[in-house]
Amino acid sequence: MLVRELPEHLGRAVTVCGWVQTLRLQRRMQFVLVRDHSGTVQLAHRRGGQQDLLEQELERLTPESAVRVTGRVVADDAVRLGGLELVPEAVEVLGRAEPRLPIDAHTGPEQRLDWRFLDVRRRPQAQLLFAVQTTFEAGLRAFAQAEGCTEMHTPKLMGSASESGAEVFELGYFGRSAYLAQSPQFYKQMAIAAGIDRVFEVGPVFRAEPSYTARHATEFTGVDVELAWTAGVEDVMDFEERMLTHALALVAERHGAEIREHFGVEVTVPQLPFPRLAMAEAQQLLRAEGWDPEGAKADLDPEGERRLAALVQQRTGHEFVFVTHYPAAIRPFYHARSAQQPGLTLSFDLLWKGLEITTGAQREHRHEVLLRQAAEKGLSPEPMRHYLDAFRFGCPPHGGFGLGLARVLMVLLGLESIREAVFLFRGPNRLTP
Ligand code: AMO
Repeated sequence: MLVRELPEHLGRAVTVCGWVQTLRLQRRMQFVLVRDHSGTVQLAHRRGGQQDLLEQELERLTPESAVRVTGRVVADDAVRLGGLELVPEAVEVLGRAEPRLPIDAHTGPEQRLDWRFLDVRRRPQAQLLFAVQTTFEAGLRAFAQAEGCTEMHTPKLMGSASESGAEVFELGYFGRSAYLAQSPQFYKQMAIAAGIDRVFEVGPVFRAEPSYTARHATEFTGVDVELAWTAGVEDVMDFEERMLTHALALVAERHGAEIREHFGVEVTVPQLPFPRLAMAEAQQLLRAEGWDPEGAKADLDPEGERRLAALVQQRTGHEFVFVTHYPAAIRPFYHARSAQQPGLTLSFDLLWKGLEITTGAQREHRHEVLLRQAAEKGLSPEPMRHYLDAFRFGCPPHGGFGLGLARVLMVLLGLESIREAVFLFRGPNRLTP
């Protein structure tokens, strides 16, 4: 039985499994707090003297030992934890914890990551995060399925790099090289060429970026969507904003109160449509506010993204903004270009409270144009031959996006670092545990 179910069993004998949180072994009484993922309950045992085997068992407990307790649920107004406690009849140690724990409330972040299983087990916030992630993903998946998407699982081992080639992990593969997928990009487009009209994938993404920021990981979970027969990038943005709104509404409904309690954050379901702003307009807006650092001409740096999001929020009250029409020079070769302004792509980034959570675009689906755009970027067609072949035999127009799951959780729960938003973080300096 879960601790949170105990109030329904007042006066009855129950069995609870959990971990020893604290021990208060007094002269007459022994108090033990036992925690499971749903809450904490106090065991209260009156010492019975030398023949009392239960007293001896309780005396030998260590914090964080895994125990199974059978006892009677009694009401006690003096107890802070819901006004009830358990009078134990039997306590069984199923997994004894060593007496000295490697972390406590004062342990720094890196050492907490070394002992992540203890860190997650002991903090209700961390437990809640994974419940929220599960609900959010379920919301995305339910929306995608209702919209006719097929869920795909594309290879993560590739014979050539999947995006730019610069940030790729290379590994030995039976006497030659293989690469870890930097994105399902090529394969989700290939699925479109395969006649699977709308595809959805949640899977690992690998980036060999030597980035030590609070928002970069070398391995993360990507949520990817690709839609066939799109009339333009607007269709892709419409899909994404509806998908996010659906998933956030589910999170608000299931976890809104707990998120407020544990993270101090209010989950608001965003209004549709999200504001859209072309990159050139975004930069004008920022310049008008007196922000124009050298080097941020074509792109927005993280500070620019934060400022822009703050301005948009001031003006529209919206936490999200699609920044569109990025210059072709800073976008991948497979982004479609604007017919009116060929220097601009039909692409977007989605910012949430100033953090980039998505990149998306209408794709270039015409083989000869794609070849030309690749050549402009200095990319040789040979390593991408299998990808490019998908555009030679009747590929429909299409577009899609990639969403970083951990980035969404960071913003949703107000976390300072991506390290807190994943179970086991991977970065340039961290490959363990
Ligand atoms: P992009 O490279 O922008 O686009 O990645 C998509 C989204 O993934 C997240 N993200 C990251 N999260 C954690 N650590 C990282 N190092 C990291 N890098 C990116 C961000 C980002 O917006 N193929 C395109 C998507 C597409 O056009 O469909 C792509 O991968 O939230």
